[in-house]
Amino acid sequence: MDPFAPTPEDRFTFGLWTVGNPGRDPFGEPVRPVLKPVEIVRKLSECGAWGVNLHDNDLVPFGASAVERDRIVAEFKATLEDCGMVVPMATTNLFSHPIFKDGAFTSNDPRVRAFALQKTIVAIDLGVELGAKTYVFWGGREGTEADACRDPRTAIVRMRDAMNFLCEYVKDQRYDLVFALEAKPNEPRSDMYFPTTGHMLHFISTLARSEMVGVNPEVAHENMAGLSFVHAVAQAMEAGKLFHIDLNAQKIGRYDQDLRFGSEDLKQAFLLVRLLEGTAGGAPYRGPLHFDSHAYRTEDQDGVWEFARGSMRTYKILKARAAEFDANPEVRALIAERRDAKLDPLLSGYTPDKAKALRALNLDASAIAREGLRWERLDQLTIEHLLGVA
Ligand code: DIG
Ligand code: MN
Ligand code: MN
Repeated sequence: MDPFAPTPEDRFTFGLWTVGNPGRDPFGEPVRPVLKPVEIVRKLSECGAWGVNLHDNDLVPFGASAVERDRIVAEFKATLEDCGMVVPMATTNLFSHPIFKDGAFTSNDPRVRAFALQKTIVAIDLGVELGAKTYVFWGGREGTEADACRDPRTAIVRMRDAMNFLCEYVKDQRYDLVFALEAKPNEPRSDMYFPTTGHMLHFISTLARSEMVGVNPEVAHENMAGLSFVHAVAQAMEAGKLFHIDLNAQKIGRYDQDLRFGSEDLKQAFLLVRLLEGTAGGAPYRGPLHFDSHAYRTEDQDGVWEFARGSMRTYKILKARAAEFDANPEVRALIAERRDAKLDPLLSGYTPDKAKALRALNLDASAIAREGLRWERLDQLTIEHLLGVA
């Protein structure tokens, strides 16, 4: 039995738009046929995925009649049932239709903001009907080129108004649903509001129902901002706000490539899986593992399913490597927490006596500075575990 074969217990998911990506890019037409959503569900199920995610219009074409919408949804639900697949996450496409060309919730035009709220309410209903428990908001067009067009604070207020309104809608409907906000620094807009997970974490703290709102960090997006994705995810976990995650890969300094998970910075992918799986002892992430990525434009349909299988396989291989790494006695010794019975109590929980005791300490800074940390050995072990020779 292949130890790296995906099972539903792994909680791997793909968006309809990921494996359904026909290979269009700004410089070329599609290279692959457009797959029907029900075809995608069947193929993902065969690959071992647990679930599938969607934007409203990935399933129900923009402008479809109510009768057509119900027919499409009924067929989709029957296929999910037949394949034992679930829909853990849903979201709204607030970026394709030209009406959103200058944003959705942050647009200067109240008609656009109203249309965005209307579209989102209808899409939330669809997501809940399909069983989604997490609703993602990626503000693809929330940003600017001509930055004089609005005070950035106005954009923040409008986004807060929209989020507060939609949180109240979910509560009013008694839906079992949480929101996950996804950051991205640029593309398609020159500068997008709420560009990193850190910005989102602060913004969430300003919402009326902040307890039902978390983040959906994406590997490529934090990398595009030149930041550590592992640190962004760790801060979200520490805040209890990692409600969802978009896994992929990215080369630094390029457009949003949405590459197959683990296909670029393997050490960061390893450290991410180690963090998510808690093999070093921290609390693990137990939510969906969503691959928001797509096959190279060079690929035919077989290449798409190779991409999907490779995404899940790499995650499971790295999970096994991380468990071996954190079970290695030498690694454990190198990263063991240094304890000091005298100093530890002084480092938190202020009291005047502790301040007095800190003042009285006689620490030999030069002697401490001369000590090596042995992180070279630790990182060599990291690489050797990754290479499978440790
Ligand atoms: C882009 O990274 C965005 C869209 O693909 C989708 O709205 C969201 C959910 O994964 N990620
Ligand atoms: Mn994403
Ligand atoms: Mn992306």
